[in-house]
Order: sequence, then C-alpha cells, then structure tokens
Amino acid sequence: MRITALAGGVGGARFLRGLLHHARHTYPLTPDSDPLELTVIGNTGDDITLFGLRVCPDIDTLLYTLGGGIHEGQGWGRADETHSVAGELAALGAEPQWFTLGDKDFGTHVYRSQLLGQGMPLSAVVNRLSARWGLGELGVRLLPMTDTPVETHVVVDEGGQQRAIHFQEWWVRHRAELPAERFVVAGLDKATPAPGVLDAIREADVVLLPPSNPVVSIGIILGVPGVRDALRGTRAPVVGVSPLVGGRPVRGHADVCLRTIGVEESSAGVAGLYSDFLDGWLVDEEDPMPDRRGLEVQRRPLLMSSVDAAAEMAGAALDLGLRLR
Ligand code: GDP
Ligand code: FO1
Ligand code: CA
Repeated sequence: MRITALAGGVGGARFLRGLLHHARHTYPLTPDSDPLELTVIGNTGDDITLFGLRVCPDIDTLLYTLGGGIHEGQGWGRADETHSVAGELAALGAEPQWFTLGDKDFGTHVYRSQLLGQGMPLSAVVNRLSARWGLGELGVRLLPMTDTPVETHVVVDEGGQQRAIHFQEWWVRHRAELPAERFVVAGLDKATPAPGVLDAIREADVVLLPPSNPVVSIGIILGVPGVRDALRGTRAPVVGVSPLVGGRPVRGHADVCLRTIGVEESSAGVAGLYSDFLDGWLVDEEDPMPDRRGLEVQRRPLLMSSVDAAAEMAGAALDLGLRLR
C-alpha cells in the first residue's frame, strides 16, 4: 500500500513514527498483504544557512525521529549531544548564538553542505542521509518538497518599521512574539517539486496530512507549484489530523501563524485551508467542528503523549483513508 504524507518537523515526525509503529504491529494482518510504502514530502521552508552550513530542521527532525536518533525531550536535534563546536564558535564571537547546534547535528550539516557544494541536488543529499538513518529498511522514502532553495521569512513590525527576518529568527530567537505582518517565502513561486513528489501524490492509495503546522509547514509545501493541483487531482483520499487541541496548538505557535494569515484558530479554520482537497479530518474529542459537505469528520483523542498514542492516532487516520477509498 502506497501512503504519501506531507510533513513539517516535530508534529509530522511523531505522527509518522506512530504510523510505522501501527503498520508494524497492526497492519498488515497477514504476512502476504501488501507492505506499507511510505513517501514523506518534507518542508524545506525552514531551511537556513548558518556558519556557512545549510541546515534543514524539518528534514533532519524527520530523519532523526524515524531513524531513532532524536532528542525526545526537545523533539528536534540529536539525543546525547555535546556542544563543543558551538562553545568554540561562541568564544570566537561568531553569530548567531540563538540557534543551538550540537556536535553530532553539525556532522549532518557539514556533510550536507559538502555534497550541495559539489552540485548534488538536495533530494539526492536527503537520500544519502536517509540511508544513514535506515529509512529504506523501514519502507520510508523521504523527499524534500523541492530542490530549489526556499526560505520562509516573516515581515515584522518594530515600532512602525517593517523588516523581513528569517523564519527561524522569528520563531526561535523571538519566540513568535514580534508582531508579524505576513510570511514571505523567498524562492517558492519559482520552485519546482523535487523528483517523485507529484507522482507520489498522484499514485498514492492514501494521502495523509499529519498534525503539522498548517501555515509554515504544510502551507509552504502546498505553495510549491503543482503540489496543490496534484492533491486536488489525486484519486487517493486525503485525510488530515488537526494540530489544534481545544483551539490551541499542542506545541509551538501555530495559533500566531493562523492569526497572521487571518484564519480562525480552530480545527475548522485549519480544515478550511485544505477544503479544496480534504476528504477526511480528525479532530480532538472536545473540539467544535461544524459539518461540512464532502468532509468526513472523526473525533479522537489527538494527543501524541507516547509512541503508542501516536500509533493509535495515525492508525485511525489511515483507517479513515482506507474507508474513503
Ligand atoms: P515543527 O516543524 O517542528 O513545528 O513541526 P510540525 O509543523 O510538523 O508540527 C507542529 C504542529 O504539531 C504544532 O502546531 C502542534 O500543535 C502539532 N502537534 C505537536 N504535537 C501534537 C500532538 O500530540 N497532537 C496534535 N494533534 N498535534 C500536535
Ligand atoms: N528550536 C528552538 O526552539 N531552538 C533552537 O535552538 C533550535 C535549534 C535547532 C537546531 C537544529 C534543528 O534541526 C532544529 C532546531 N530547532 C530549534 C527546531 C526548529 O528549528 C524549529 O522548532 C522549527 O523549525 C519550527 O518549525
Ligand atoms: Ca518546522
């Protein structure tokens, strides 16, 4: 069975780890059933160049989480990290110091930057990194949404003066507290989907939208020319999971992002962003969600408090997709 998922960082990665867990333990029920082939289309709008190195936070969070190397407490970065390189950079007075990169994580960025510098497309680099993390053995193919460099920026207002800063600076340094006017995604309109992205959507049996940030994760992937049309055109049912529980994001600042683009901070507001292609929608048990024609809504506990809880949630999304086929 071919499943294609669009994903940001932590929310996407935990959901997809749950999906793999579900597949291992509850599906397929018989050894001769069709194995699960999961294609993950990762957001690259968060990417940033720091200290001359290309950093892809959402792709790396997917690699480390699915590959078993993630720092569980943070949800990003490597487990058992040391920070010798960052310490030396700080002693040198190198900027920025608001973004924490551990030594092992640095290894990923050095290797990626080396290969990109040799002219290798990002998708081929991600393929190498996927081999390092054993994703192939898990039945997972990770694709960046595009090989074109794309960067999300935030136009902020500081005392009446507007300026654009990198998304990571707004999110990590300013904790999304600087008033945002709008998001500007440099390079997105000219970006082309990475090889395999559109086919993975068109040829899937089920398309899943994990509870990733609807604006700066899923929203950016949807902005890659051709992706939204592929979702509208695919024969596969598209099933999404709300990232909001009780109208609030479980972590991060999706509420601020929604407000910035003028969308209601609710599961209904998020579903509205996907209304032209969404077939099924999982919302938390208590969340209000008015009926919408053509949209099958299911209520479930939506907290991924453990891998088992994430597996149950992902299993429910997959089952809904299979039912809607
Ligand atoms: P990021 O790139 O690291 O910010 O990660 P994503 O974009 O993939 O996901 C971020 C979203 O995941 C946030 O808006 C959270 O509300 C959502 N999220 C995180 N944990 C959970 C959870 O346990 N349940 C649900 N429903 N959403 C979650
Ligand atoms: N998030 C933080 O809140 N602080 C950090 O210092 C930080 C460093 C970092 C390094 C590598 C990486 O892959 C991710 C990192 N993140 C950090 C997470 C991440 O950049 C953001 O949470 C997401 O991109 C927001 O969607
Ligand atoms: Ca992200």
